[in-house]
Amino acid sequence: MSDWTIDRAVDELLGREADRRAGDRLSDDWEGLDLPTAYRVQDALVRRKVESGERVVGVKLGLTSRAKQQRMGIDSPLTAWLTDAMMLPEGAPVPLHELIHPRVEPEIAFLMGERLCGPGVTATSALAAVRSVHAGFEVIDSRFADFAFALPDVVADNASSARFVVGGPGLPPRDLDLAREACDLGSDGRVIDSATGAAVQGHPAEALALAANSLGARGIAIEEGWLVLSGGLTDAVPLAPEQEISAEFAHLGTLRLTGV
Ligand code: 0L1
Ligand code: MG
Repeated sequence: MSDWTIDRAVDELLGREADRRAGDRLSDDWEGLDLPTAYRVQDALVRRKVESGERVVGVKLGLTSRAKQQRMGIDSPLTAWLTDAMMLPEGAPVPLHELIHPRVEPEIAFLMGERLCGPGVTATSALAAVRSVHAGFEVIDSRFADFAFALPDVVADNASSARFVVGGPGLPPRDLDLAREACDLGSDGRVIDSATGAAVQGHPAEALALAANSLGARGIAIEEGWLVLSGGLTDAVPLAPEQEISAEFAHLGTLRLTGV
């Protein structure tokens, strides 16, 4: 029988993050690591970050696109925490020496104008609670070797969260057709992928509603002023030194990010 506990898993994952070291899946050795336990690890991990001075600034959805679910071999979206220490100013370089094996994905981000709490949240009521919509980048960095994990592993690992960028000043949701908002992902000036907002659960507001309802089932609300990353529009691309990744949105503007 394995002797894993919530605290031991948090120590292990935070240790890997601090040492920039990827390791084995927790689920290989921890038979009892089911989804509710994994979310307890995730919540305890973010509590540790808060105790060490970080501030929760929002939440993210992961694995919201069917393409990404299929590639990762996981068939369900998940939620995780964003803290201020993960936030990079627009245009700031991504310090690769702080990370293990970062990958970048373009996202549509929401700044919440009102508190939102499930159950019963729909895409329409979710969008009504949004103050502004922004172009975003998420830099993910799994604490598991080769990004290989089962769903409880990646939930425990705060959904590979590492860094993120939100472009300003954003637009009110009423000015946008988010399912059709197009995004070209570029690498060093060449378009390598493209998608529309429909890649994220059919509509990014559906992803926001999903987050509000699944967090609500755990007694957690999405607070006014929080940021929400609605999920990768395209597959995530590895980020190398001096590589420039761009995300050119039809209406939300263009974001650029460079690894150093
Ligand atoms: O934000 C994401 O979709 C990442 C979720 C975790 C899966 C991964 O590391 O790609
Ligand atoms: Mg993401």
